[in-house]
Amino acid sequence: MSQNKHKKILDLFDIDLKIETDSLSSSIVKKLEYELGKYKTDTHTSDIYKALALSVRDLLISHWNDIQEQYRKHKVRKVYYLSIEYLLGTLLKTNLINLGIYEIAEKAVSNLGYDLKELIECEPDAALGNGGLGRLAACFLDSLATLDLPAQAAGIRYEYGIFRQEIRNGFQREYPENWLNQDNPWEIPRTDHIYPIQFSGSLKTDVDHKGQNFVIWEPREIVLAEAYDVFIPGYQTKTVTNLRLWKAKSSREFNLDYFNHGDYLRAIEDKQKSENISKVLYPNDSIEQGRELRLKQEYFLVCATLQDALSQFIMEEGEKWEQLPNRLVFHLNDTHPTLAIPEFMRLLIDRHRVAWDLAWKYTTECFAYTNHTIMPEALESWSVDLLESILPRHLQLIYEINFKFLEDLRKEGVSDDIIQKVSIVEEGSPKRIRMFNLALVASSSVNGVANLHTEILKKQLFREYSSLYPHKFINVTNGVAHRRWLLSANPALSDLITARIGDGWKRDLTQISLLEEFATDKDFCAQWARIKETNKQKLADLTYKLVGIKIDPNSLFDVQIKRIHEYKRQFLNVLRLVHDCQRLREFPSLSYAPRTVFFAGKAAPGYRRAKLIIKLIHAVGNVINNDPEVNQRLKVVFLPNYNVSLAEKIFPASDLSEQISAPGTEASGTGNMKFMLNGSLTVCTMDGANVEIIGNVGRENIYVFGNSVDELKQLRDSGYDPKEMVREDESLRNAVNAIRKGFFSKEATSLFEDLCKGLLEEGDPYYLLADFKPYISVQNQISSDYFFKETWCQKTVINAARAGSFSTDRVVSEYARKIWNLREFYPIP
Ligand code: 26Q
Repeated sequence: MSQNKHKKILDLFDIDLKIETDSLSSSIVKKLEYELGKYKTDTHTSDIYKALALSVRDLLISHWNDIQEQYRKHKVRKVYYLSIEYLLGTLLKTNLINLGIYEIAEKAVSNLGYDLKELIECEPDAALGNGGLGRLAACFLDSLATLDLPAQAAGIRYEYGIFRQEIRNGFQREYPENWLNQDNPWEIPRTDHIYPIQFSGSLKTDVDHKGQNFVIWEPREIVLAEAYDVFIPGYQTKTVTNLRLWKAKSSREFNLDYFNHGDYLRAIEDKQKSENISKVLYPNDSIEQGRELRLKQEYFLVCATLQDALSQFIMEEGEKWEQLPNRLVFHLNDTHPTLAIPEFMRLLIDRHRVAWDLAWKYTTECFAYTNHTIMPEALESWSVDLLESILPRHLQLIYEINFKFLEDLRKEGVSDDIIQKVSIVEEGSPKRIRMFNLALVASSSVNGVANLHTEILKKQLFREYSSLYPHKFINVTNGVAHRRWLLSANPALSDLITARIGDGWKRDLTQISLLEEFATDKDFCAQWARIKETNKQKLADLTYKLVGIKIDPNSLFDVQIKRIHEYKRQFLNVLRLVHDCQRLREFPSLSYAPRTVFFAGKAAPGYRRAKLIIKLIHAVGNVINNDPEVNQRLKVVFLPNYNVSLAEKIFPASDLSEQISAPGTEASGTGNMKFMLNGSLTVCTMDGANVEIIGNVGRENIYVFGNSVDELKQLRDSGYDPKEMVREDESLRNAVNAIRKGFFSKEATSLFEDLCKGLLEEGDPYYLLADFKPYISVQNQISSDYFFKETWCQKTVINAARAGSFSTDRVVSEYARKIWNLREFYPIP
């Protein structure tokens, strides 16, 4: 957008939005009294937080209403972003920043005798997601609004988000996180948006007045979906993105059949059961095959959203179905919402009597799909039996879609071998429906989330598809909402950046490249380094508060924070710790930059090995932290209950970002980008988006180690023998043996045998042993480089300056242009 035009919008925005300190203070007081029913003397800080949030929400609602009207009037094309997860974190701070009223709010609450920072801390995280995929969806909301793109996001209003993690004796324990128990001031229930969702039952055919057959689905169960809206404001614009979260509600208070037969408890139980659909997020970041409740959740989300979208469409366009592709596009965030495809067909064909061929044409024009995982075992599929019992009509439609698709391929002379691979139905017992193939067949576009990932999709996972439909495959490398992860999370660094290059970077992250000329400016670097020191001191204080470990704030803060997964190789990091510990003992005068190694992350509750890795980190940490020969130079910290809010405190305080996944396993990674923006250096493998980070910053400004995807393939083809790695490397052998033989688990010496078995007896599928030596040597290099503080600091500035392409602003505008064919719509009143 031209600067002028943007300026004009801002002026209008200012006139319209004049919020004054006094009016905000009085709004807070009113909300306290009339919405929260509070009296002066029984007001807590959390009440003021809620009253402020409610006041801010008023503003958002009024923006939303204005913009909705404009969208309708101008018949804009809209994207519906469908995601089973949104890892929002907290909203007060970012909302105030985006609305440009942070300082005003600060004064308004201070007039009332409160500190805004304390209010901000009162907000619980909305943790409706597991990890990267959910957080990416949340980052998109900020960018969609900031870029003035017409969008509606849809998700599930889980009553319980991801579990709260506590550590007992080094083991992870999971506890329910009822984030809604103190009400959510950001949401507005929409009692006028309620839709019935059908499950199970039987199918009948009937004949209409034109003599055409049509299908009637007589469900056994109907659950209601109730809408709750959360508005996410853009930065310096009136556009807000609406995140519509669906809550399940029983369609009747009691099942009267049971009730009348005297089975009172069963009647209530059934009501409870249907409301279970939106009760809890599945705490799994890879796959949880075959659970009925999960299937119901996925269908619940898409069925409610599509009915909502179509009723809006009909209101605006009537039944001019040919307008569908001009008015909407559905985006599938991974395969979890893929049932939207047969559901769209069902609504068009069964409810609106659109002919099959037309319905299919609109479907293929209205869907797009993003893949977030390469690991074959993590690809979603549902057994035909389960689908048949829960969604009988959808199964029928899927079979029909597949039949026509395969028939076309056969006509084109495609071989049986390929046909079997691209078929939506996987033969076998039980037969399964491959959701990824369904998403591929129906979508106009399929994208990976980093260059390497997209290449792997094209050449391996979806090889057959990509040779049939090469034009469908595109790459859009991930990014992060830099306004949350830098502007909001690291205010001191943001101010310093703004002081040097102006504040254009807040709207346009590519401008951060202007920082590069200051990398050699001594004064600037000193300030940059001082901010890092202050942030590290704060994290050291927090660490003491959370886990009671005293750490040296001047040590190198070496950080691996992400879900715990074998492919992410936290275990490789631990092998390094054991190795370093042994070396420090053996050579007390070793030159070694003092380090604190941080871990944080949750393991899926049913993922035994991941949970054992958490225990191992604690066990090794305990020995190291209590060994006077070592603990002056090395400490290990595991911060419990990793979530968005904790992450916002860790990134600004980090020196070293650990991105050490086995090449070819991490689709993209986005933590890597948050670290570089906050002035950390990266140690990484050639995996996911690391490859692009390396390309941007240059090898001299990053620590790359280990085998590449191709090298690993060669290694595998030539018969990789993990045992040989151990035989040949004494220090590796010592590290593995110490763990295996119980040196860190004296109370149960065989505790970690299973982990070691994975390396030695089960072929070391993630190549920890193959990458151990290069990892140790790159870490040694890092140790020696860290002594040269000026050069180190210079490199961190260069890293931040070259992170310009990793904003979701860039990502979302690429989606809008290449996938959604969506134009900005400026909310000029
Ligand atoms: C599937 C079926 C049943 C239950 C759970 C699931 C499930 C849930 C979550 C499957 C996968 C996920 C999450 C995947 C995920 O977070 N992937 C990450 O996506 C990021 C954003 O693109 C990437 O940066 C990461 O590399 C990728 O791991």
